[in-house]
Amino acid sequence: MKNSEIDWVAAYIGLGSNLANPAEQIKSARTAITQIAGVKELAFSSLYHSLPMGPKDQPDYVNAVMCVATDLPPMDLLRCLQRIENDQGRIRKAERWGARTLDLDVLIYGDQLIELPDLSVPHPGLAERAFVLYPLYEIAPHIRVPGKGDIADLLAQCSMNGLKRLD
Ligand code: A4P
Ligand code: MG
Repeated sequence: MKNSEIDWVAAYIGLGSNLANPAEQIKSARTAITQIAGVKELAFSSLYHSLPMGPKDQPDYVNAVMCVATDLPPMDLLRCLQRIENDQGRIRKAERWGARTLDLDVLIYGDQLIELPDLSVPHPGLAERAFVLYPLYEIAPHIRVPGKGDIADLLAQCSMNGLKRLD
């Protein structure tokens, strides 16, 4: 549901996939996100090849970061993203950080710090993840991540960890 009381906010979405043609999964998700009512694409990073964080017996990932303008409240945005994950065959298993066709995370929502049972923003793992920080830096080199600091400082403390830019 849209909230006519709130202005458009810049939000950053992390996209990840390591099953069923990951690069295509990411591209399809980009299209689906731009079709959400109340969401407009502002920027989209290159695709990046990354080594799996978590269990190592899974394929490598493709990751990207997208910037959108949205007038959806954060929980509504999350629900829309989860619907797209489900539409693209996401199966939720008990194993933490296991393989998936599509993972969509709300990385940043304006300057807000959000701690709800189903939503933590900025995403708690953001500052330690090369596959988030490098694509984020590519499209927002001057951003200050709420509660965490300048992207350039976060990047300086994070190794590439095998990350490779694909295009
Ligand atoms: N949730 C809370 N905050 C957020 C947020 N900011 N964005 C809740 C999205 N979801 C958020 O997520 C579990 C619950 O987190 C949701 O119900 C939501 O309400 P999930 O997508 O069902 O499960 P998950 O993604 O497996 O869990 P988790 O712990 O969020 O994993 P991450 O942090 O998403 O990491 N390796 C590489 N190289 N690249 C990757 O992209 N991704 C993961 C998953 C593991 N290893 C990876 C990658
Ligand atoms: Mg997730």
